[in-house]
Amino acid sequence: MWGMDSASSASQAPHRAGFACFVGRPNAGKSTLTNALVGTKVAITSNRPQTTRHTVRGIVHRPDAQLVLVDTPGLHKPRTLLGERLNDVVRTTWAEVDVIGFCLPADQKIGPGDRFIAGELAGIKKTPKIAIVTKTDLVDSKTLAEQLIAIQQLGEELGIQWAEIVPVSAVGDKQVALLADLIAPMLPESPPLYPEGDLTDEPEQVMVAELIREAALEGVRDELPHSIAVVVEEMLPREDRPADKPLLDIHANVYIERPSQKGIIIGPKGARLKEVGMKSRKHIEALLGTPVYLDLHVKVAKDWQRDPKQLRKLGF
Ligand SMILES: Nc1nc2c(ncn2[C@@H]2O[C@H](COP(=O)(O)OP(=O)(O)OP(=O)(O)O)[C@@H](O)[C@H]2O)c(=O)[nH]1
Ligand SMILES: [Mg+2]
Repeated sequence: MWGMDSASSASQAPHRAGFACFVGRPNAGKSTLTNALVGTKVAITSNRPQTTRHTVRGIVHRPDAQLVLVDTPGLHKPRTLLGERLNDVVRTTWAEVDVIGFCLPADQKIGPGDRFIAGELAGIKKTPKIAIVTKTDLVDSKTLAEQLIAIQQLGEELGIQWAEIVPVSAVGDKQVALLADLIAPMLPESPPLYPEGDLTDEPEQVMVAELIREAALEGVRDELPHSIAVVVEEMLPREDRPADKPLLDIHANVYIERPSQKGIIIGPKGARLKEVGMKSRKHIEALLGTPVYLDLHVKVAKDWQRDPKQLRKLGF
């Protein structure tokens, strides 16, 4: 079958492959869960809501199935054109997947944001939906039990038949493998969709830009996280290097929305930007497996979250 294993016989369960997307409000733990399932960081995460800005596909390879996990931006009430674009992306994804995983954090009561998403999901009849309770390491068993009941009730109220309700902890590695076991049989029979070993279909430049943005998000306060965008302008192997000592030159721009934000991101005497560079360089080197020289520049793209032209330039 599909040239994978000549020893596999017709009596074995057929191979399955397909798409599952994680939805939920910002900060619910979707990207962390995606990374835990893939076993590698394919999506950046932060304690800031609205970290993910585009769908990221993470690929889980198993002998019986290939799960393509589609991590989506948190769905929220949009305040900017960027917010609207992100919500559109999420809705388009729902229509294209075989399974929907609705992520609800264990440590927060179901709120209007969750209800809104559940209401939308109720309208998608034919796709199986798994309710995933995330961050179970943060609560005691009583709180978890109450959350499971609340989710059951939410389903009944809105006429959603949950295919499963699964508590997981991506950070504590609890029941993450079980979640994959539950999703796999819901996928259609199919040969693998991606080559063995591919963990994501993100282009390298995008992964690199995201790692820089992740480092830049750390420790900035309030509105600034939403204002940051990163674009990798160039990635080129340094010329005249000995074959055993390669160096990759990466030039990237960190965009902010207003000149007044420049000082915050650069920090006193450039200290913050330097730290962002050092932190992200480590991750980038691990990702690409080569030493990197990272050249970061801070630029102002005025009010880019609201400006269609700027959004296009920044890849939205
Ligand atoms: N304790 C604990 N924290 C978690 C767990 N999963 C995620 N988190 C934390 O929750 C925060 C948000 O996680 P993300 O994975 O970025 O959340 P997200 O749903 O992708 O958020 P958006 O991309 O903004 O929609 C981060 O600080 C994570 O470290 C978990 O299982 N346990
Ligand atoms: Mg995310």
